[in-house]
Amino acid sequence: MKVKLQEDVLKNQNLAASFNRKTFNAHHLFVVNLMSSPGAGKTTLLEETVKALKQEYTIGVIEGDLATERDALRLRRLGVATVQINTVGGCHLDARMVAKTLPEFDLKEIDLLFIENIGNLVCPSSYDLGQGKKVVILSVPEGNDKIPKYPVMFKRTDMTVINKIDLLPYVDFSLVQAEADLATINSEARLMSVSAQTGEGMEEWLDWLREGVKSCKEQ
Ligand SMILES: Nc1nc2c(ncn2[C@@H]2O[C@H](COP(=O)(O)OP(=O)(O)OP(=O)(O)O)[C@@H](O)[C@H]2O)c(=O)[nH]1
Ligand SMILES: [Mg+2]
Repeated sequence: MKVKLQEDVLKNQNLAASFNRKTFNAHHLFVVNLMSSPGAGKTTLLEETVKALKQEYTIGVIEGDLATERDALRLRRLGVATVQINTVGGCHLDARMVAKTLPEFDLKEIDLLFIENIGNLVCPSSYDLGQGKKVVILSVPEGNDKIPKYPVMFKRTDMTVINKIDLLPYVDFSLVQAEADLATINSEARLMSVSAQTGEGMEEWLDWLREGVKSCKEQ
């Protein structure tokens, strides 16, 4: 289905978020807004997720970056419909940018749509894209202080994924501390630990996505 966008929707962030949400719900589409610092592993996690789930689901990806098409190319190489947004300096995606990409997708065919946000732990947390779930990735080389230092991001997300746990023996990061800090800030948020590189912990992540797709299909 091609989505017709009204001009006032494209002018207003909140209208666009509500438009996106209605569109996603109408298509029973599970949409994940993926956020993190630069380099925490968003695209790597997406690549591994696509490899694991592409036989089960039709997946789409919206890639957000300040510049270049590099992340979109990484996903397209795996055969996934991917649209790149370049914000040309903007530090976050907003719902209008996402709305403009929707006509590029065959939404009635897609089960699972990922939106990879711009890499930073501040601005993306304040913008509703109309997604189903917000996920933040924290990678262990970033250090244990990031949850208390960037509380808004961790407070407003449904799931925190600790990535690069293969590096735990080499860096000063405690999973127990991360769990305690998250519980203080957001007692509702889920936490899981993965290595997108080795595959450790990926089954729990994939099962969480499967649950999300299933519950959207049932709505
Ligand atoms: N050791 C290790 N390296 C990882 C893991 N996941 C990703 N990386 C590496 O981390 C670097 C950054 O990964 P990306 O997936 O590009 O990170 P990103 O969050 O998409 O980065 P931006 O889009 O620039 O914000 C790459 O060199 C990856 O190979 C992991 O689980 N373990
Ligand atoms: Mg990326």
